[in-house]
Amino acid sequence: MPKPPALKTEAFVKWFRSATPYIHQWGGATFVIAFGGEVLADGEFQQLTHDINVLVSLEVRVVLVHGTRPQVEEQMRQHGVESRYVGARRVTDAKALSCVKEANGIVRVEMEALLSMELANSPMWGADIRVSSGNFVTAKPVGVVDGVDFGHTGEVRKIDAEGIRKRLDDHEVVLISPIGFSPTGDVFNCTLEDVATSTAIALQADKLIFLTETAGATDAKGRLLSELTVKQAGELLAANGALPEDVRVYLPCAVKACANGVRRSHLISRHVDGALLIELFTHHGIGTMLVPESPEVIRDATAEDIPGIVQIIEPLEQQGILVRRERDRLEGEIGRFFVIESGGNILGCAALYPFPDESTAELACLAVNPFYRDGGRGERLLAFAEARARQAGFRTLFVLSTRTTHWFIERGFAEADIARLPARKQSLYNYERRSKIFMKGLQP
Ligand code: 1C4
Repeated sequence: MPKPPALKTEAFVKWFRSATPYIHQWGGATFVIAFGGEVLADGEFQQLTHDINVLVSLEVRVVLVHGTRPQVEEQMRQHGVESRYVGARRVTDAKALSCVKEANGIVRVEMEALLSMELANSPMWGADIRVSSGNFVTAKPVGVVDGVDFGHTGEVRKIDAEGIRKRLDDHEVVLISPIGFSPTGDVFNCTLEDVATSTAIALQADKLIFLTETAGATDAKGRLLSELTVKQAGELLAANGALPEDVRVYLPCAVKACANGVRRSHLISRHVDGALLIELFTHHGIGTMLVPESPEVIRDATAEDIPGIVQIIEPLEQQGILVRRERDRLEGEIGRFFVIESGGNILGCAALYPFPDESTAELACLAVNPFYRDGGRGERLLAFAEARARQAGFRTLFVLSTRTTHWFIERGFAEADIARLPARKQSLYNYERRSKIFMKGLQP
């Protein structure tokens, strides 16, 4: 019998042994793996099924989220429908939607076929992968933005995490398409990154993995960054305007996922055969892994927090959502501010202005970094302000707001008349801005 080449055998044995801790670690873990339609179009999905099969056989709970951009383009070309984008977002009119539906159907069928392969003499022999799809994504319309009606282009509103978990409990691989449905029965064309990120957060997944065009995130000299904290990734995005498109799209999603309970997010190349296994089962990996920060705390702000606060509030001031505060005024009033912080990174802020004569306080300058929204931080800042105002013995808390009115109503505030504002605040009321006033009684 011919002997296998000694070196290769040794390397294999060494590698297999070194992978044991990961094999233990990933059993029972939930991974959301996201990739563009290019993976199927370029014939790379078959190799990927081999790696998915390895994960499934190790009892990893696998959710696949696929894109369809090249397939939609192809359908549009065949039907003579013109593609229309505003920025990176497709405008989906009725004709485009019909192409989107066709493309999603084709992609799903082809992927299910490849995942069903069990040929002898192939890594898929005996795989028996069961694939589940369904209406797991509820979407809402993007609507009209800057005068452009995006039609059937949608954003994720809710993920049926319970439904997905049941399928995973039954040892099925869940395949999710970038389309969502609304309670009105409408179909919306969503982005794969939105669906994948929302799904990973809803499942509180162990990993969100994006297969990308590039090898991962790189520094200014083009060197691969193997590991980044959420804070470092945010800084990289803010500092480097010349990042490749894929990194610009997927890194913020990876940040958002890690900031909202996903344990790790990864960006790895779709072009390297076995990249998924290398990333998951070797110490150094092959792409970029994002790790969350240290625990979050709410505390009083100090002068050192001003740059972090400004970074969050400046764009909101420019949009007119927050009132512009002169920077020297901010310095003078920093004692009124409190922040939600993690590992030195300011995630959100608010200020509390007391009016002791009227036994009330104003909650102002409430803002959360967009990467960290929808994770309950706004609510924690509000609860902190309420507790502070209550401790001071105040009877009410009020806010002035132009665009966040429902957020406050849903949290126990009721609209109030200008006459109910403290006299000093009334005299400063900006009649051009016409902010609405909301007040909440504070139970002792
Ligand atoms: N309306 C209704 N719901 C909203 C909303 C809005 N504008 N924005 C977010 N939500 C919903 C989300 O959809 C989510 O709902 P779900 O999924 O739970 O059903 C929920 O709120 C998320 O709640 P959360 O606790 O996770 O909140 P965060 O995302 O962490 O933070 C903020 C909520 C509103 C703080 C955040 O979205 C944000 O930073 N928004 C931009 C800034 C903003 O609108 N801040 C509120 C300002 S009012 C001004 C000032 O300068 O002092 C103006 C004064 C004047 O004179 O006009 C204030 C107080 O700062 N006033």
